[in-house]
Amino acid sequence: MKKFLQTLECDTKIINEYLENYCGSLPKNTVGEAVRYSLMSGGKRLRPSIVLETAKVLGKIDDNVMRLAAAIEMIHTYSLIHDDLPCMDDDDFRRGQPSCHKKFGEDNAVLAGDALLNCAAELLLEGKYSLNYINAVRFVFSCSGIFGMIGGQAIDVSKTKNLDYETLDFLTENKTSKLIMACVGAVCLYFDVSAFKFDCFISFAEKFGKAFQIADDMLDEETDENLNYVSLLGIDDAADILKQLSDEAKKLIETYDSDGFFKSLCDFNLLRKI
Ligand code: GRG
Repeated sequence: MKKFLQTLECDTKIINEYLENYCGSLPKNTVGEAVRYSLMSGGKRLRPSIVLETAKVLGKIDDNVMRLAAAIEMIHTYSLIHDDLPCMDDDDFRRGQPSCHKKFGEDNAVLAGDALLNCAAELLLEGKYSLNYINAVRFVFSCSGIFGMIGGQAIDVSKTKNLDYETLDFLTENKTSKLIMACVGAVCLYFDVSAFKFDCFISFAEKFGKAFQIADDMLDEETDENLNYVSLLGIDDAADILKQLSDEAKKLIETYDSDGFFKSLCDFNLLRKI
């Protein structure tokens, strides 16, 4: 775990420098400030770290890989800003600080989220083109779009009263796992790995994504009024499924996990308090 935490810290430093540098080019107006506030407010940076560590296993970190890592973090940040809005989850706080709309107003928060999605597209389109890179970029947007993260959120906002287990799984696969699939899948496509390897990484991300969501539901147990794994299954069964999914995820990736990063990522998720 110590090695994992060191790797995460090192990746966080790299990604923070990159994003900080990017933020320097933003306009000095309220929307620019809102983008910077949300992007640099102390996220765990797990998704960009997964991009970097997948690249280390399958190839190397280059400028295009950095763009993929930063763009996915921008998409993640926009989704959190929009999710916190009163018309969605209506959260006043994010990462222990006022959420974007509480600090800058709803109008600026909507625009900051929109801007971040646009920034992600621009950043990716300014990369060095190859067919593999285009496939990777396309995969990022399909995972975060209407057949991915947005599609999952669409079920979430419908607030179906009798959400069954299958629907919750479908919602989670889209809302949470797909962006994690983007992290590994885009790098697989960029380095043009075999279909078998691609499937191993994607299946890992699917299981880990669900485990990540269950851990999140367990952390939010007392504050979350939405239907989720804990409210549907009870805390003990949710914890059992979390453990089972983590074991399955580790098994799926072990052949490619030479440094133990992905195994430790699953263990980190089991123990995390944030
Ligand atoms: C608004 C299109 C749109 C989508 C919103 C991301 C999301 C979908 C909703 C946020 C709420 C939620 C429970 C999302 C599931 C994914 C998740 C657990 C996000 C939090 O990710 P962390 O813990 O966040 O990696 P940090 O703060 O570390 O960046």
